[in-house]
Amino acid sequence: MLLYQFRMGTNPRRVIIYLAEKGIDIPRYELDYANGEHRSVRYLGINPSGRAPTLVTDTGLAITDSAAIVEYLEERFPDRPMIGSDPLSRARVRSLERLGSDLVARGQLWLWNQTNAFPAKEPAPSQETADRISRYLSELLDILEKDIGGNAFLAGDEPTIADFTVFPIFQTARERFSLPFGEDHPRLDAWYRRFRLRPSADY
Ligand SMILES: N[C@@H](CCC(=O)N[C@@H](CS)C(=O)NCC(=O)O)C(=O)O
Repeated sequence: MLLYQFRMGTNPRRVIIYLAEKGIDIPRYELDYANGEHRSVRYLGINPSGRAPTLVTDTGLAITDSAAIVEYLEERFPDRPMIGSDPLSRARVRSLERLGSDLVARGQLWLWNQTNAFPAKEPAPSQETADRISRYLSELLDILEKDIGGNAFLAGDEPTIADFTVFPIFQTARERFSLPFGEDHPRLDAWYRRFRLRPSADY
């Protein structure tokens, strides 16, 4: 297997953190984002969307979505399950994970407008647009804030793929762009700070 990644990319980090938590080592290929390697003919031949991550399996098939990669790896390596251990806990984790995916999508749109760092995505960033998207983000953060309750992790006492999905957008905003993502949600803020101490969260 070979994982194509951007080490600091929000979606790739869902897989990178999962692998570290799971204790699985997979050969990696670091795409050169600055020089547009993800748009090269060679990479587009592997993943026509030109996005990362991509997992190329031992049989040469390319899995081109971070959630699908994690689910595939969970099926290949079922020990120490990270999607829950019974139908109900899996349903809960997946619900949170999907909410997390929405949060990532909205968070990225916000970052494209809140910063000047993504000219290929948003050539004319607008503070007004960023502010509007920020309200859509808060809607999801409010749900997660209620949901986490007194739990250590988003879905309960143990880390799951829900944490690995949500954590990277916080980390991207806070560490790469020094933006106060989720700081007005005290439980999520505490969750983020706790999770950040885990070795899997290191860049
Ligand atoms: N749904 C996909 C989204 C992948 C994605 O958008 N990756 C970003 C990095 S976080 C990317 O490759 N961006 C480069 C581009 O779109 O040009 C997944 O979760 O894998």
